[in-house]
Amino acid sequence: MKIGIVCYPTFGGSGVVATELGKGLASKGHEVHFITYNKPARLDFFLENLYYHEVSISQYPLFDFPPYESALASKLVDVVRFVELDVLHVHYAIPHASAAYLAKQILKTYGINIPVVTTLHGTDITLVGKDKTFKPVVTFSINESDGVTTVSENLKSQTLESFDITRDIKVIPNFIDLTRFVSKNREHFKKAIAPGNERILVHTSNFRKVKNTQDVVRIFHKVSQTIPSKLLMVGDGPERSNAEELSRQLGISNSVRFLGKQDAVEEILSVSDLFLMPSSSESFGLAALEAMACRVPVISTNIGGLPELNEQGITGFLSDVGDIDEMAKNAIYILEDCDRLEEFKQAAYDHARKFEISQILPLYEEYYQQAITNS
Ligand code: GMT
Repeated sequence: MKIGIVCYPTFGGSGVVATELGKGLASKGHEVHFITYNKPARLDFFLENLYYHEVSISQYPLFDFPPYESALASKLVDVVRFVELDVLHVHYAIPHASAAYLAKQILKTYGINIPVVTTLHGTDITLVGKDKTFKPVVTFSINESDGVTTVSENLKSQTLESFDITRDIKVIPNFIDLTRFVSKNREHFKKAIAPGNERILVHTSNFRKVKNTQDVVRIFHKVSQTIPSKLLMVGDGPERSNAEELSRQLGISNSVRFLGKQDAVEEILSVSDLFLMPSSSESFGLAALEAMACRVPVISTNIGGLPELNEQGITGFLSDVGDIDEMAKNAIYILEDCDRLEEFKQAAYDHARKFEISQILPLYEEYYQQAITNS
């Protein structure tokens, strides 16, 4: 198939999933065309059947808000026409699904019918999409897509609850490449981070408000009073300085390392003992799956799609949003006993294997085929 993929090219989960999906499909022989405003962060290798088309917007003094959606729709028309794509797969509803709808209508005037598959990732539904600024457009573009997927059962339910949806939605979960996300022996790195053989806790995110990064610091503060430990904070975003400030106020800044954005997250996960995800909204929790693949158990909240990933008492523990005491208590329970920690690590890895990319790719291929046949 010739597949067009539209996504945010940043480190965010939706962009990561879209890019890894495109790379996986190209490795299986499909021709994949990424259409976005920057080269996707994880588009880090060359394949003869993998293409990238940049959407550029000309600046004009009249534009306080450059019309990206129109520029994207025009680019889609161009790529679909000249590359002769079979299907367009857009990730994140806003503004990708509506730009694809517009492109689809324009393409009809050329006698081309391009099926559009939309994947909803989370905040496009749970936070931004629900806002009345966007709701009518999001509802319309979901209903007008030829196929719609969500990354968890929970996100599907939330979509059906929050919008007036008149079509089927298929759940296709996030996935993981276990050849990349694998626990590696990085003893030298571990020694440098934790010279006293302390336990290593880790958090990776884009440090947005929903990630509750201050709760990460608070949980760690409690854990470190019982268990000698270090905290690695990976990523960057608007809440980073508040989290840094809190670690100084709590007097633990010597034990907390803010590492910023990192490409080789798997190297850091490989030396870690426990992953913290105290988010107040999480449609799936890809970062937690990446940790589990590297044998790192998870302390998370119980919101959104997290119960579909983190198994209570097996791969980690789940608590109510903001219940720092319980999350710290559960973290200590996992970390205080070497054999128990080993059991949780093994269970986290075993569970992550169920989301291996080779199991999930065929679901998308089948779904594209269905959208092509039905449109
Ligand atoms: O989590 C983020 O802030 C990034 C966000 C995105 O849209 O790029 O991630 C969402 O999509 C991921 C991939 O499907 C999911 O694994 C994340 O759980 C989801 N984030 C939220 O729902 C907050």
